[in-house]
Amino acid sequence: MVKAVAVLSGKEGVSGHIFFTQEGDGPTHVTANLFGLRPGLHGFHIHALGDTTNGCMSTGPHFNPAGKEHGAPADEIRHAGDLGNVTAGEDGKHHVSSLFQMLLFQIPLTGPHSIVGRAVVVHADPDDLGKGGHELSKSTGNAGGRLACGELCVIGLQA
Ligand SMILES: [Cu+2]
Ligand SMILES: [Zn+2]
Repeated sequence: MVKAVAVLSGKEGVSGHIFFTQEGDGPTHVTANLFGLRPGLHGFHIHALGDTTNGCMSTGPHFNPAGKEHGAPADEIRHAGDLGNVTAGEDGKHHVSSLFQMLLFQIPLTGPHSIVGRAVVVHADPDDLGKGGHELSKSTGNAGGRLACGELCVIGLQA
């Protein structure tokens, strides 16, 4: 079992912890705890680079080792890093948090296409999953600004 975490920080008080676990060659399990998001959908991706020296702008494009077009997590044609959207709800006085889980292939934590060392990014706007008809739909899902990001780091290795 390999475990990894990305600690997200960024603009407008958005923050979060995204946990990833993978057993052997199985799918990667993703759990997101995000805080400070506006209610609604927010694009959520693995970007190619873990470089946050210029905030989220230096994390590069979506992780896409297969050279495909942008899509939805369940699509055949997608970037490996396309995790779709997180949904933020309203929690009392605060616009807090989305809690979200998924199981995904193509984002392993070991091997040549490992996502460790890359960045997790949450966006200002919904990801249209490649279907919005916007000029950016097939590259970014037209998900708007990069609100928060963090590099994915291994936190536990067990045989
Ligand atoms: Cu993104
Ligand atoms: Zn993409």
